[in-house]
Amino acid sequence: MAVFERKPRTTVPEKPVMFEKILIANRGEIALRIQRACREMGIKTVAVHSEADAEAKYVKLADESVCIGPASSGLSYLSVPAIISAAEVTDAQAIHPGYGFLSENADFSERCEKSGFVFIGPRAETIRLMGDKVSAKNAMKKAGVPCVPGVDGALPDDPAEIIKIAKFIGYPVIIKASGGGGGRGMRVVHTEAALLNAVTMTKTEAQAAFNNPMVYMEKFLENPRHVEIQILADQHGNAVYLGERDCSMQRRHQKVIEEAPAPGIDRKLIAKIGERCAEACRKINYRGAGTFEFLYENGEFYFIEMNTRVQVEHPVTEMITGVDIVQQQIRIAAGEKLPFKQRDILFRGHAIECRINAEHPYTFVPSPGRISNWHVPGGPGIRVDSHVYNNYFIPPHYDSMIGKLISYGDTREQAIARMRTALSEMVVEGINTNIPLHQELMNDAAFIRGGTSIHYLEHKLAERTKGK
Ligand code: MV4
Repeated sequence: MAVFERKPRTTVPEKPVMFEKILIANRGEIALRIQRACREMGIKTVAVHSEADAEAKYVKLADESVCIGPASSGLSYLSVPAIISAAEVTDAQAIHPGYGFLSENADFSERCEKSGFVFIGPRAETIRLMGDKVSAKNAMKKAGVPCVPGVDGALPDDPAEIIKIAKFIGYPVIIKASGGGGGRGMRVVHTEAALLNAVTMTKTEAQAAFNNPMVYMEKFLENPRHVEIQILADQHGNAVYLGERDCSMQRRHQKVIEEAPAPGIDRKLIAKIGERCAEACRKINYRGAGTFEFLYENGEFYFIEMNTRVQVEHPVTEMITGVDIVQQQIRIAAGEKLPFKQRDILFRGHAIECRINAEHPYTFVPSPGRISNWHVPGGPGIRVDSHVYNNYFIPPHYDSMIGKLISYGDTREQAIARMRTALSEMVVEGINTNIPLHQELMNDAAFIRGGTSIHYLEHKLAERTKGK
């Protein structure tokens, strides 16, 4: 055996060696969240930032920082060569992509590993599999995860066949782009008369937006909830589910409030679906943290998509399980085994997250600018994940989310009560925020009852506009 044979870092180390330095390929609150996990574990951090983010808190607090380009994210946070170069010059061993940006870009994950850096996330082939919604659905169906009724695979070209499939499924149906996801590239069809035109239009749009004209058809569920299952899977064949999150309170596919557990859903059903998800992860040899997105209607779960990254709303799961999801992502990437089995995961209490956005609470017009006064709440069961500080300037180039306010309580009622108090204490001056909307929702009778559908907020906002 050659003495100097050097193993590529992409293989699972026989004895896990924790990274000494991680590059964080993201910005905002998640960059700080990842940095905090690294600090706790004694790992050095490299922040990368655009010119617009030079003054950001996570840049100042990182052990090292590299400017990777101008404000425009296409030229900075989405620039694969700039990020790989930054990892090279700082001698980082692994790259954490956070959420958004390059987090679900299979080519980026491949480029990281080919350049000798561990990508903190699933293998490129897994990201690719899940990025194509037809292949994701087929893989999950095969692995025993319940899916929305439909017909397997992409729609054929033959119009007669398409009509037959829709008849078989029954109207209304939904046409979705295989390259889409997260609400992009979908069309609901109520009648046979509208079918073929809708398919053609969705295909054309899909080709333009995703460079992939493939579309598929499902039964359209009229009034579901969005309930997702968090999983963790290591590189030794172990996988657990960390329960569910209800993310139904949304507007235009942007989540506004998330909570765990999902109100009013049978715990035995959650355990059954959760175990199916964990088993599917074992079957496809999944690595890292992941989320199975489901629609939940009339007591049934229907898989729609899988996200292969850490999600914005991961804190509510952390609060009710005590598991640090970001830390586990790092440990898994380093080759460690999950430190717990499914029976060790205990669900306790209730957590709610309000996404705090720099936007008008009712027109949703973004409101970047200088925060002249920033004061965050505290007290029992309150967590604030935010990179913002007093006199910080919210750059206009990025997402409007400036932080997350998370409350925890023994019961849902207590979590809501604590959230109300926290929202009343929170001070953000100099810009508009959606805090007034959150205050209204924490006193909304339907929210307090729990179990509202994905359409609730949009309907409520429409009523509000009419009333004025
Ligand atoms: C659906 C659906 C109803 N029936 N699929 C939107 C985002 C993407 N992840 C899937 N989406 C939907 N798929 C069937 N068969 C309704 C939606 C949907 C939705 C889902 C989750 C959260 C918010 C939503 C808002 C509108 C539509």
